[in-house]
Amino acid sequence: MKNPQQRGIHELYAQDPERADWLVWGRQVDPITRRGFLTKTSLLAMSAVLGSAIPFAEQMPAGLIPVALADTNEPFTIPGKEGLIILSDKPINAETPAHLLDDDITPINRFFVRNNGIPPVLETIDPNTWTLEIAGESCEKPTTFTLAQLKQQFKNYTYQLQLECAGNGRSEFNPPADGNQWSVGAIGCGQWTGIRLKEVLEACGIKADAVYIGYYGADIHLSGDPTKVVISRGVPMSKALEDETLIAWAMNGEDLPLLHGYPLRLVCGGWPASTAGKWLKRIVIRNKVHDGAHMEGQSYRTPCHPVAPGTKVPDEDMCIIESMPVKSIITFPKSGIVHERSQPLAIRGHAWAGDFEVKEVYVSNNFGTKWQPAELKPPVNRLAWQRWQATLEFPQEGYYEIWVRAVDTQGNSQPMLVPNWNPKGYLNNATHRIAIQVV
Ligand SMILES: Nc1nc2c(c(=O)[nH]1)N[C@H]1C(S)=C(S)[C@@H](COP(=O)(O)O)O[C@H]1N2
Ligand SMILES: [Mo]
Repeated sequence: MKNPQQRGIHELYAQDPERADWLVWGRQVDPITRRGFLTKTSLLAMSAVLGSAIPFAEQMPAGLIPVALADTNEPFTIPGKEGLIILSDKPINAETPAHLLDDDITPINRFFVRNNGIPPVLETIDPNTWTLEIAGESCEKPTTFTLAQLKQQFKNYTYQLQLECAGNGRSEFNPPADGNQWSVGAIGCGQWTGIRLKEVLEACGIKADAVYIGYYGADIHLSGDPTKVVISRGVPMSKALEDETLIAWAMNGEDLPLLHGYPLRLVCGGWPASTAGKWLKRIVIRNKVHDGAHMEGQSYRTPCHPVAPGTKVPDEDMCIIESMPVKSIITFPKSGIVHERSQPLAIRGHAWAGDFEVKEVYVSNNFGTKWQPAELKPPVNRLAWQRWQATLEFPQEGYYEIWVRAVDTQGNSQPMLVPNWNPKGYLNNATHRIAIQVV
């Protein structure tokens, strides 16, 4: 049965989409007009959510959100992201259950969301006046482009590219690592349309001493302090100049949704998704490793040499994460199903391997004793995940686990146990497991 709280929020969104941002952005935006009283629509909408009228509505102080909405243990849902599991609501972070990642191209409503700050307010974004500045000490001709200029002056490309948060799988590390406790769902493979970063950088002149690029976005620091940068990461020139590294304005054929960086974002497929800057305003070409927010210290870094679980690693012994490791998920069936023994069970999912291709996928129903090869499709383009499928038979009734393991073209295989403990809990690529009851 649907949680009435959640249903209410959908109704509110449907009735007054303009005001739904106060639910989305950490319930902190004022649902009441600046004049200090409720608008007719927001009053009606709020009453609908609460299931009754608010007789003293006029006395409600501006900025007050009914406690029945704001103070609840029930999880909120993000409008347009139903079914995702919310890990935090300020900032918004939500992951996709594995069985909802079954599509070849991850639909927008099933694409995980990872925000480090507060997205810019939709009403303040005008695509007609939005600009992207290319600058930095290693840029010969710093230039500011409008969105229209970018679309017209450079060739448009569409690629399917996987984005995975470097912290995906963090919840399994022991001792635990702070941060969003992602299980397996901070991954998606969208179809992105935009222009090559390479062509834009080349048009602005790349000096011979260039080593890195860095991005800046228009999101707002959680403190509200406009001088603080939420996140400003980047990639080495070699990754920046790859054909598939895009400045994108569309996802799955639609304008980027606000949560995914509207109107412009970077996409660096196969690398930590933290390099894929959203609400993109500025790119700098650097003559050194970019030193923006979340580039230094322990952020998005793992120990340069393996350490024992729980070790405190000094900053200088931490290395920046580049290509993501080989990984796979089972997207069908859903964990926990009951299956009839007389029927073979068709299973499927995706596999990906950072900058590389996946060469083989294996499945097991006996805790990794015997591995059966799965059928594996090539990627639709470089850096897109690959579909695998297999059929399993079960010797007798009972509890089974299905495990999946991918091997990349470099010969790297997924480990069965959580690998390489690291202080921030990045890069867990252990085999995905689901449970099946055979009757
Ligand atoms: N401007 C900006 N870009 C950002 C972030 C952010 O907080 N602000 N988060 C990064 C991180 S850590 C990830 S994992 C991806 C998530 O992209 P998504 O929300 O579209 O799935 O965006 C990256 N780009
Ligand atoms: Mo991330």
